Amino acid sequence: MIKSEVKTDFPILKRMVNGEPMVYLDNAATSQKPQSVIDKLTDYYVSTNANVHRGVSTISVQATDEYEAARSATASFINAPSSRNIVFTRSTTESLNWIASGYADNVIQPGDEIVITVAEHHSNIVPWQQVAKRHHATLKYVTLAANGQIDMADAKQKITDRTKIVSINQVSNVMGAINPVTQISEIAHQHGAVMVVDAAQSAPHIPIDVQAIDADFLAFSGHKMLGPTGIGVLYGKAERLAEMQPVQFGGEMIDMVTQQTATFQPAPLKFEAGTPNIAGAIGLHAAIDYLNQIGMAEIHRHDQELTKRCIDKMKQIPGIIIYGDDDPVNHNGVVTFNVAGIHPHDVATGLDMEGIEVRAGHHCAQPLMNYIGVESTVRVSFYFYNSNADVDRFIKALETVKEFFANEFDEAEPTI
Ligand code: C6P
Repeated sequence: MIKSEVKTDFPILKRMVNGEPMVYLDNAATSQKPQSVIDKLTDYYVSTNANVHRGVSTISVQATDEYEAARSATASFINAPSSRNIVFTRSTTESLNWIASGYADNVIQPGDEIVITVAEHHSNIVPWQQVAKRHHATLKYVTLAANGQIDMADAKQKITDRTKIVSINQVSNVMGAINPVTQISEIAHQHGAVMVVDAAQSAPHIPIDVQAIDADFLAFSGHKMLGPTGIGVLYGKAERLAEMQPVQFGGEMIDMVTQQTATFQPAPLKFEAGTPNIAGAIGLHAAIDYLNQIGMAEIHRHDQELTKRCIDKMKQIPGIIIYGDDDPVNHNGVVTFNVAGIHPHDVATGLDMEGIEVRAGHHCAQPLMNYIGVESTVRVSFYFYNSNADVDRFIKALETVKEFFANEFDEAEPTI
């Protein structure tokens, strides 16, 4: 059971918005940071700041030890076999681009197929579009079942012996559904394809075991799981990272350089050219420590409980359209909706007037918006520091917004 006092660990959650105590429900965009992560970043700059993997000075060795300890903690967090499976990147986006440019560009041939779903974030679409374009390959999209999860019958049909890469989110940033990535990974491997998991929305919320999934690659961002911005993770199986080629070159990643040639370090260092985000990795380590203290299973349970409370209450309000089905089990901490007759940006602005911070728009998932037949939606997304009281404040504010627009535009035509 997560105690409501956990909120006091997050200084920003004390702030006011438009004269109201803020309720932060945009956690899928980025999470807030606990004092322990903020302190760790300050502490690093106050006491250990030095470059890594370069010096024999005490301070440089300490910084290197802390940076590498962050890599080990990240490996344990997703049950990777070794810290050598972990490449630090800038974000999920950069991790996926690494797979596209460093791996896929070397294996995709004309006529090959890459399979994704209609519910991917642009970061898991556009890099594959570019690979497909460069190599005359085909990008195929798996459709969704009514509950917002991947349609497995369609997945089985689309993944064939021509498929070289399957790249799928474990939790959609719009639908919130938890996708059966282990099952999909098995299908991908039966056809000799490589399995890529976009874990941007799952790593912060559910326990992840890359070995159980049998993922070839898995990507996530530190900033959605209490860590700083600018630090991301690319997990790769040892053999996949050995096959992947560096696409950035410079210091740190080399073994030996002559005037005309260079040899490279083994993974992961061959993918970390230049001075890395040392403070970001150390901050991510503090974030992982905090999450482990609470427990990922407990975080998952709490998110589910809040989501159920929220959907149950939303269903009582006429005119609310929830995308995906309305079973809370299929919305892991994320509920995407519209209010009939009110533009999503007006709903979000109205909620903001009440101190409730949500996201409205296409959520960087335009193919999905097109698939569900809307231009944009409103999205609430919870994290473990949200409480039942936060859900109730959101519901009350939603009713206020609805009432305001009903009075304001009594006879208005629906805008969506
Ligand atoms: N989604 C959202 O509000 P970056 O920006 O690189 O940290 O993460 C990209 C990304 C990739 N995949 C999924 C499933 C995501 O949700 C995101 C980020 C945020 O939904 C920002 S657009």
